[in-house]
Amino acid sequence: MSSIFKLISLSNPMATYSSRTPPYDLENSTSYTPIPDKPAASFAPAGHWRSKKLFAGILVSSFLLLSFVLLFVNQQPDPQTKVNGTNQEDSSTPKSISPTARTSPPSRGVSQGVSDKTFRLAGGENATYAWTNVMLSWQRTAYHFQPEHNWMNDPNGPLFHKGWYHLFYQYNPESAVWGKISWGHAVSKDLIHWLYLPFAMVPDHWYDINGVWTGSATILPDGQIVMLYTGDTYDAVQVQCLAYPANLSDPLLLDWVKYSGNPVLVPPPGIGVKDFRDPTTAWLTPDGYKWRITIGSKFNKTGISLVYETVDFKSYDMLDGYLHAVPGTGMWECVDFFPVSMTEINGLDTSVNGPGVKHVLKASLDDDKNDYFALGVYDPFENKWIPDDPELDVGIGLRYDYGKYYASKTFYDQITQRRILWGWIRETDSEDDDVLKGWASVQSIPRTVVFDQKTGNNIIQWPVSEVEELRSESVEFDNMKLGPGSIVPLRADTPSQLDIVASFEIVKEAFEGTVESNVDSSYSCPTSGGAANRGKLGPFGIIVLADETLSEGTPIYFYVTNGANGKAETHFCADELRSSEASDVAKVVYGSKVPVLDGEKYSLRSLVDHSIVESFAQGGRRVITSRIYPTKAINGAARVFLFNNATGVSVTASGKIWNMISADIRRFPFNQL
Ligand code: DQQ
Repeated sequence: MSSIFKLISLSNPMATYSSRTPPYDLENSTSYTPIPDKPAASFAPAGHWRSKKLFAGILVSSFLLLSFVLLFVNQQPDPQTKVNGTNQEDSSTPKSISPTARTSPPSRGVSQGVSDKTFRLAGGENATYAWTNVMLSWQRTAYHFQPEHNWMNDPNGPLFHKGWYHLFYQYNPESAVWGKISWGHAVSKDLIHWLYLPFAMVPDHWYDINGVWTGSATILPDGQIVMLYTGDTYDAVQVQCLAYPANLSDPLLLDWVKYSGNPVLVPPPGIGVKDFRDPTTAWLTPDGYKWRITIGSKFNKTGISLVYETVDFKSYDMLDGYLHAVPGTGMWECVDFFPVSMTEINGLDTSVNGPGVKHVLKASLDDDKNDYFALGVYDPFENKWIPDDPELDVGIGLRYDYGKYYASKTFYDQITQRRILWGWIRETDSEDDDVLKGWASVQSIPRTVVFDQKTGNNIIQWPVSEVEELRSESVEFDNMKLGPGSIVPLRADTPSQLDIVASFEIVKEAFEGTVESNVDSSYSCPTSGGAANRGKLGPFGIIVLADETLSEGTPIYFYVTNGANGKAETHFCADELRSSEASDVAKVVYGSKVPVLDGEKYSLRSLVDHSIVESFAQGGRRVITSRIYPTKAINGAARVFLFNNATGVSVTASGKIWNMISADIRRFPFNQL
C-alpha cells in the first residue's frame, strides 16, 4: 500500500463525498453524478553553441539609418497591420495574403472547454507562407524548455524532490495540435538543463479518457506528494482526480498512481460540467489540520474561485461562497493563489499567512487568454480574499505578462526559498505551420516572484538566476548618446541567443522643457502603431531579431508621455508589426504603462531565444513575451540595435549584451545508469 493511500485511509475511513450548496441561485442547475469505474481504452505508457568574442559596432551606419528612417521612423504601419484598439493580438491582420489561400482549420479545444489555438486572418481566411525547413528549424528555441516533438500547453505540478526540479506539462503524444492530453514529464538540477522522462500520466480511465488536464502538486509536511488534476471524462465532464507517486524514494518520481476512488470531486450543483477545472496547490487552514484548494469556474459571466476543504485529499467539503468573484471576467482557468512577503526578499510557502503577508490571486481568463493577477489580503476565517485596489481586481487590472503568456503556475522551492513561476508561451502562427515544424509551444524561462516593496502595488518577476549560467562572452556599452531618430548596431556573434540589459536616460535639459508640451496623453502601446509612431519623448530602446536592412525587426522600447495628472508616464512596449515577412502569423504591439520611480533610469532586460523574446522592464515590474517568426533575421543574418526614435530628446544608453549558450535538453540517459 502506498504511503499516500495509508494517509487517506487512516484519516478518512468513511471516504465519502460531501459538499455544501453554494449560496448562489441554483435555478436550472444540475448535479453531475459520476458513473462507476468501467473499462477504458488503453493507452501506451506513457551545441553547445560555440561562442566567439562579441564586439560592439558603435558606428552609425548611414545605410542602416536610412533603412530605419524608411522602415520604422516616419512610416505608419500598413493600415491592414494596424491593431484595432484592443489588446487582442488575434484581431490584427497580416499585410498580405498568399495566393495559396486555405479554408480555416478546425479549432481545437474550444468545444472541449479549453483554449482556442488557431490564429486566423480577418474574414475567416487563412493563408500560408512559403516556409522553408531552415526557417522552421531555426524557430526552435535553444534554452527554453520544449519537448522533442508535438504539442505542449500548460505547465503542471512543478515541484522539487530529492535533488531534482520536476516539470509536468500538458502534452499531445500524437501530433503538434491540442488533443489526447497527457502529462509530459522532465527533470532538471537547475531549472535550465532538462532531461525528458516517460509520461507521468496518460488518459486511461473513464474519468480522464478525454484528457489528463491541468493540476498542481502539494508537498505534505512529512514529504508525501499529492497531485490533484482535472480529468475530462468519457462524456466531457470536468472532474478532479487524485494521483500520487508510486515510490516516494525515487528521485525521478517515474511512476504515478491514480487513486482508485477517482474522481474525488465532481461539478457541484449550479456549476457547468465544462466549467470546473485546474485545482491549485493546497494550503493549510489556520488550525493546521485541514487543507484547502481553490478551483476556477464561472457563474454566468462572473469568474469565480470555489474553495474546498479536505483532510485527506480524498473527501472534500465545499465552503460557502467563493474565495473571490469578478463579474464580466468569464471562466477562470488555472487559478493560482499564494502569499508574498511585504518585508523579506524570499518567497513563501503556500500556507504562510499573517502580518506582513499579502496574497496574489491569479486567474487565466479563458475569454481573452491572458493571465491576470491582483494583490490582496486573505481572510481564512471568512474564506475571502479582498483585493487591495478593487479597480485593479483580477481580470480587470494587472497582468503577469503583456505578451504571449498563459496558464501559468507557481511553486515554492523549499531549498532556495523562492516562489517560482512557470508560464506557457503559445504559438501565434497557424496550426498548419506547427504541424510543418513538428512542434508547438514553449515554456517561459522560470521567474522568481516577489512583492514590489518600492511601489507596494506590484509584483516583481525576474528570470531565475540559474539562466545566467548560460551567459558567455559579453560586451558593454556605456553612456552611448542616441540623438533623435538614431539607430546603432550592436554586433554579436549569437544574435539569436542573447541576454541583454540596457538602461536609458533622457538627456536632462531636453526632458525638462518637453514633458509639459508632450500632448500624447492617450498613448497606449497596443493602439500606438508601434515604434514607427514618434513622440517627443519616445520610443527608445532596442531592436532584436532584425535583419541588416531592418525589413524585419522587433523593437522593445519605452515611450514617455504626459499623463493625465501632468506627470510623466512611461509605457513599455514590444512591436511585432515588422517581426516577420510571413503572412500567417499574428503581428501586434504589446505593452502597458510601467511605474518608473524618482531616481530610476528606464531599464530593460531581454532574453532573446530564436523565436521568443522575454522582456522585463524596471527590474521586472512589467514583462512582455513576444512570440515571433522572422524569415530573414535568422541564423547569421540576425542583428541587434539600440535606437532612439523620439523627435524631441536625445537619450544615453548603457548596458551589456551576453551571448547565450544553448541549454542541454535531452532524454534522460537511463542506459548510462
Ligand atoms: N488547459 C488545460 C485545462 C486548462 C487549459 C487543458 C488552460 O485544464 O483550463 O489542456 O490552457
